[in-house]
Amino acid sequence: MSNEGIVIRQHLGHYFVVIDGEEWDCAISSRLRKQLDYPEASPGSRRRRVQRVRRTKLTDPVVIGDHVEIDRGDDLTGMIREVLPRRNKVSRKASGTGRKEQLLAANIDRIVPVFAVTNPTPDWNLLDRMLAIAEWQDLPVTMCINKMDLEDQVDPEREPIANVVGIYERAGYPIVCTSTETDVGKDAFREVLKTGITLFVGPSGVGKSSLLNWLQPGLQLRTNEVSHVMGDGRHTTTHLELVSLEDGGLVGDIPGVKEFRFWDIEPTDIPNLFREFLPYSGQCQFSDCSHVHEPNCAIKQAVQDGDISRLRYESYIRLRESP
Ligand SMILES: Nc1nc2c(ncn2[C@@H]2O[C@H](COP(=O)(O)OP(=O)(O)O)[C@@H](O)[C@H]2O)c(=O)[nH]1
Ligand SMILES: [Mg+2]
Ligand SMILES: [Zn+2]
Repeated sequence: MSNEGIVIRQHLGHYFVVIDGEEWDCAISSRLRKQLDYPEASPGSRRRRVQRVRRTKLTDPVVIGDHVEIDRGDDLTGMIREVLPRRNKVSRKASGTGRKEQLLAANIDRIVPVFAVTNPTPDWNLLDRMLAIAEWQDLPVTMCINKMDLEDQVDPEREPIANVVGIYERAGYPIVCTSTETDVGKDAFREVLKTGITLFVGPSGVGKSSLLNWLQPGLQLRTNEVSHVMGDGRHTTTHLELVSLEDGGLVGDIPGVKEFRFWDIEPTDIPNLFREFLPYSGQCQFSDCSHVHEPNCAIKQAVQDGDISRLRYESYIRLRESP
């Protein structure tokens, strides 16, 4: 009898672990809870060994996608005693003051950033953050642009969607354009999601829950869910879950990600997280070129020549300024 399973749902301190097709309602052992607060040396600190530089915190020691070992109790209840090593993790700096890592998911097979053509107005800088985090973890990405039926309602001041799609395709990202209203993109999207674990990330209102209901009739996820606001003004995600699709894939529907501050990515790492910058690596005059203000910069030249999109370059500058 195995005691090892995957966390597929998380709700108000309960973790649901699937073992041999059965769901176990688990709590977390107090030892794991204590690990919420752990010392970490600041990266690059020379005094790493002799000094505990600062204490950092995890908001949660266990996330969806985690492989865990449980102690079994009665009636499909249990206690998570161990989290097995993670193949990858998606995390961000938790909002609010203090230094805390918020894990969103672990051991996933791909990330699907979801944005809407409009309503809400897309924030392409937020998308670039998500793409950078995916590159950082070496995670395959497919972008989803939803609400294609609203294409003629895009503010004429903004970049037309067709241009945006071209920019990201040239940078090397596959994209599916969908509409739950007109059914465009359904087969292509199913194909993307049919194996492994996918994590949807995107602001609330873009249609993540609707997309899942559309792909998997009978699911009946709630749409138009407003995230809870805690007393101190922070938004919290109270319910995270992996949903299984009949074609075989599992999809994590994470409510409203409207902020994605880097957790463990340093500014000097960022150029390597923009795919289309890589061919120019080593071609700037200064080997430590930040591609912001230096002369004879190959990246800036490529932007001038139209080989790197201005939208992506400006996004890069913003990520350098506030990672
Ligand atoms: N016009 C249009 N509206 C959509 C589409 N997909 C979802 N919506 C609407 O967008 C709103 C937010 O959807 P929801 O799935 O709750 O978004 P989530 O917060 O990302 O999970 C709902 O009113 C949906 O009916 C679409 O393809 N086209
Ligand atoms: Mg939703
Ligand atoms: Zn440069």
